[in-house]
Amino acid sequence: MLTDEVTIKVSGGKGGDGKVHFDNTKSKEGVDGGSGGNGGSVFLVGVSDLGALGQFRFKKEFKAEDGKNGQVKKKHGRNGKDIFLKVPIGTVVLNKTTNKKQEVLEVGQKILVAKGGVGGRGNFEFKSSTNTAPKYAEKGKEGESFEIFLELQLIAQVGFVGLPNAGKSSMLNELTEASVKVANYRFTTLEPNLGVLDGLILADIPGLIEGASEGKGLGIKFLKHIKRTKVIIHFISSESENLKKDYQTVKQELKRYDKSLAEKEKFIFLTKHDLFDKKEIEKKINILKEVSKNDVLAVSIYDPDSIEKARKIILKFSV
Ligand SMILES: Nc1nc2c(ncn2[C@@H]2O[C@H](COP(=O)(O)OP(=O)(O)OP(=O)(O)O)[C@@H](O)[C@H]2O)c(=O)[nH]1
Ligand SMILES: [Mg+2]
Repeated sequence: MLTDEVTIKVSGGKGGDGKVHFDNTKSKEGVDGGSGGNGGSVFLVGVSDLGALGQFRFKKEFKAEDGKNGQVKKKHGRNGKDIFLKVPIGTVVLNKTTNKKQEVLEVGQKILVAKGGVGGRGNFEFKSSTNTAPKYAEKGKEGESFEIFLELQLIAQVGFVGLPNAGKSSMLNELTEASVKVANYRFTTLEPNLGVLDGLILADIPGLIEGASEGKGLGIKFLKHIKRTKVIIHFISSESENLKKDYQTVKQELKRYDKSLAEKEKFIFLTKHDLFDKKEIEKKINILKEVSKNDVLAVSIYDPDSIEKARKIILKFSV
């Protein structure tokens, strides 16, 4: 299963303590206690591996290294090492304490999620003309510590939605290099699939059914993966016995999840047109046009012309 939601705890390292020290071999002015190093910080870094959140299924706490304490002879303690946690691009990061939200959108992008504590100053740093032999130093500060919620929202420009068995994955396979499992039963697709068409990322989402927003079937949690898309293509099988109802069912579930998703629907693909003659397909197209303002294209994986048309439509609406 694709891990797309997880809460983890991240903590920066503690700063090292400053040192109080006098070099007794010299005069009273031999103050030489060094400062502590800074604690390491925790960063997230974007990677292309969509499964990267899987690493957090069992290990959920991450703490960067503490800074080392200051030493004699004015020596600074070493800074603690930073930690870089890999997360897939598209990850939304919510800090549960501050409620601040950040997004990792590019490979290599780094986001600071817990800053290490500052090291304490050693007594050498406090030496002045009025206080030539300070007997104190600062303690290092604790690092920040937060629970953060990581949610993957895939980065795709186009989303395929529809009832189960409508032919979404089959079309993804035709249009892109993807080779996704296709079968003649419902809920073949259990997790979103991605494919690339002329640089555009297409996301094939598991089938929706009536009541998905209440958890029926596979639910609607997958819809978060098409929140970022510009275009949604609605797939309806020409085998449907009630085209209008099937159309409205899916549209309703999209609306229940997020009104703006339903508005992203730009085209309807009436699939498997090879199973009916031209006249019947025309009729079905007209029925769909009665319920939707969007245009309808009849497609079949056995009709290369229709696949080329589908490609052009997707490109036209996405750029
Ligand atoms: N005759 C015909 N069958 C098709 C066509 N496209 C898909 N199918 C068949 O329809 C069935 C379902 O196809 P999928 O692509 O798995 O459907 P899906 O919408 O991804 O289904 P879920 O993953 O369950 O949501 C498979 O048996 C496909 O072979 C088509 O153009 N013509
Ligand atoms: Mg599928």
